[in-house]
Amino acid sequence: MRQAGRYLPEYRQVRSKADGFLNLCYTPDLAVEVTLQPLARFNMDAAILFSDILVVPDGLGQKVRFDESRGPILTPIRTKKQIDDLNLARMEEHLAPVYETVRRLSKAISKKTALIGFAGGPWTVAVYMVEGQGGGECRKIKDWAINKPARLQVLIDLLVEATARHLIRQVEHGVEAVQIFDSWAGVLDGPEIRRWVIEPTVAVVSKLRKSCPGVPVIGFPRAIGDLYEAYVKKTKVAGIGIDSGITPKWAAQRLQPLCAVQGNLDNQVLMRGGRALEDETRQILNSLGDGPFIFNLGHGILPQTPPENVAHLAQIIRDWKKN
Ligand code: 1CP
Repeated sequence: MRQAGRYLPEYRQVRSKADGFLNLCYTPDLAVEVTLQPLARFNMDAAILFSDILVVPDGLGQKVRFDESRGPILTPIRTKKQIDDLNLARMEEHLAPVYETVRRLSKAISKKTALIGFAGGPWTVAVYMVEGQGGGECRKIKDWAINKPARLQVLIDLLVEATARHLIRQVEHGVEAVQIFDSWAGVLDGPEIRRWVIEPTVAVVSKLRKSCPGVPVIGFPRAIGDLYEAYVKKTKVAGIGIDSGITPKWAAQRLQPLCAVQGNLDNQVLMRGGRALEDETRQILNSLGDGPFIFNLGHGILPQTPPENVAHLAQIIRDWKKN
């Protein structure tokens, strides 16, 4: 959840040396350095590759840029021809520096620290590709889902293949687990979640398992509510990331018997710190800490978060004993 990022002064310093965010992702020296920053500062148990879900469309040949204030902006895909022009072979070549970053990281970090790779879920990456930016109401892609499902299916099928290849390459270069971020899953309703989020994820996971059996997959279909359970059952992920809208008790009862749970501290609570941070953290640990569990936020860390609050959080977790 962006454990390396703008809330860290040492990140901002490296970022100012790189010519733009994507260049930071594509410069192994710098990407390795920022991946390691939160480990050095907080002694995290896992490193997450510093990259972004939008390197996939960038690699496929779509124009992607990161605007300082507005976030990612893409030249939106509108036509079948634009989909046909996307190029999987180009992607693997273009993303070679990302795989080099993974290779160096797997050498640099100690054996007891896990290295996690990731990609966006096909649906969420398609949202950025069709809308040209993140989230909102997702009107254009929802219009495709209803009125041009065959066209959306072509794009999703391509992204299933791209996502699987990108994850397989990361595993080949040294990541030990992978996470699939489906941050915009929650804009769809039930049947659409099954078709456009769960089914493509099942396909990605099965391709990955064929090439890399035994590598744990963590799913994060944000804000799908009760459908988390169907997602876990169908995709058979080893871990499920839950957002802050899910109660830890429900996750302990319904999800933890099926797989490891990862989550779900509210990023606002972490930003504010103090007593609420202690209380909410202990409540999560008391509900989920007895089963297979990875402590995490429910969504990305906010840039205004004081790093001392993160240090405090790590301390609360390490000191936790169920009473
Ligand atoms: O200017 C900056 O320095 C950019 C801030 C930033 C960072 C630190 C962006 C732009 N991406 C990242 C890194 C990142 N993104 C990681 C690295 C590893 C880590 O966690 O430390 C990861 C895993 C991501 C994943 C990502 N990127 C997601 C999925 C998770 C989520 O937050 O929902 C999404 C949706 C993106 C797109 C994206 N990239 C950057 C931003 C600000 C966004 C979200 C914008 C939006 O809401 O549309």
